[in-house]
Amino acid sequence: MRRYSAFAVAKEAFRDHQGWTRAWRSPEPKRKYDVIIIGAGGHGLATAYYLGKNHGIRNVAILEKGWLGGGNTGRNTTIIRSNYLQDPSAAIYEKSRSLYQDLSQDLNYNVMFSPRGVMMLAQTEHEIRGYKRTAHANALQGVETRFIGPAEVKKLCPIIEVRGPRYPVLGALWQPRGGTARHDAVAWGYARKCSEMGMDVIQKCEVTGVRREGGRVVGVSTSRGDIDCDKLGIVVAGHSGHVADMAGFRLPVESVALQALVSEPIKPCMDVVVMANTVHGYMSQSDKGEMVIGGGADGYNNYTQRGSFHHIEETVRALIETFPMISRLKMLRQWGGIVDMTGDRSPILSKTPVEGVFINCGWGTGGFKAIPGSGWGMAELMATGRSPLTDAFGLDRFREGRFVDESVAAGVAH
Ligand code: FAD
Ligand code: PYC
Repeated sequence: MRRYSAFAVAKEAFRDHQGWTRAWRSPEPKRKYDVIIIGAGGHGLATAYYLGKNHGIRNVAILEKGWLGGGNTGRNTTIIRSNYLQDPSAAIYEKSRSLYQDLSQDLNYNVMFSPRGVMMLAQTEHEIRGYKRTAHANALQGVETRFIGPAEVKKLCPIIEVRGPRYPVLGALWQPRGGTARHDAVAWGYARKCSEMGMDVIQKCEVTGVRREGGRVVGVSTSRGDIDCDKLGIVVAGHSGHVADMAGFRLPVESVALQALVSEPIKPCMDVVVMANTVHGYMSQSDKGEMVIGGGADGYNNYTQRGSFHHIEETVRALIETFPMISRLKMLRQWGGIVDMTGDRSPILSKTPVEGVFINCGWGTGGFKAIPGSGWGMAELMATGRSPLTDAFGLDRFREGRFVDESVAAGVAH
């Protein structure tokens, strides 16, 4: 039997992806679709896929102003976990995690899901209390997590300095079934399946207006002409406020840049994902050997999709405290994505004031993990008018004060 190293598998998968994306040609838009989805990121594509697969709705176009997965879906640090506090969040994130488990088989496309385990370090007494509370809530929700002590942290990840100079590691919230997946492959896998079902995934097609008649949607204006539709899904992450404005309503979201960087590749040195939220940095090792590192969000609203020097300094400083062995690593690349933040740090999956228009946004710093579950729920909402997965995440919660507070679980400082 031929044996593959992790590197060989990654290289092969990458070649496969490259071959497929090179062969990709966007079709010409038709004049009319049953459903148009704006945004070919993971959430838009997954919504379209489950509309076709679960509800038989296949006269669908996904319109993308740039390229497939070129937004946050292709820019994130790929952490997948479902250790949230509130029941509606645990339901959608755990649904998502469980769909990720079989996603490669379902899409017939290797998304490289790697359930290697995720730990969120507790470095203050306050965090210990918060994570123990989450572990108890997760037990009631059927999500497998537990609070572990520093000795177990060290055993699971020997390169951590648990005695830390400023904040010793006091324990961690451990989710053994959390992990990572290859971000581009998630977008490409969903896109290929949508295309196989007869849907049109159209790149370089920017939506510039939402056309309405008598309070309901009739179509969109785009850089490639007007296209009609019966229903419209707005799934554009950091650009949600802008596109909602085209449809004539306002959203309670703010857009900010969130940054990440990767190091040069090194030999395998950690086989779990670690988030250190007090000093603020998170790290995992990719199959190619690069250390994948993420930092915080910018402290001011902006649309600058790029990195900045002060973030490298802050993030690397935090991580060197936690993992002293990375101090001499060279950093290879840095980038940013524009994330859409809500006040309660929970997403919006909702009908809108315009009949036929639905919105999926507000995933902020944590929506990669939610792509399959969000697509499943959003498709059900668009097809049938209701989904138990999305009930708690309507726009009306902001008017009625029914927040789904996930500021601790969001994990990333904002
Ligand atoms: P996107 O992937 O951004 O897709 C939206 C698409 O809409 C874009 O391709 C855009 O070009 C398109 N669009 C916008 N306007 C228009 C228009 N007018 N017409 C047509 N198309 C339009 N989440 C996690 O769960 N784990 C992580 O570890 C994690 N790390 C992150 C690290 C960074 C640095 C960043 C930036 C994000 C991270 N996230 C993480 C968050 C996650 O990436 C996002 O929540 C998720 O990818 C959002 O997916 P999406 O499909 O909604 O948006
Ligand atoms: O949601 O787990 C997360 C995450 C990690 C880094 C950015 N977001």
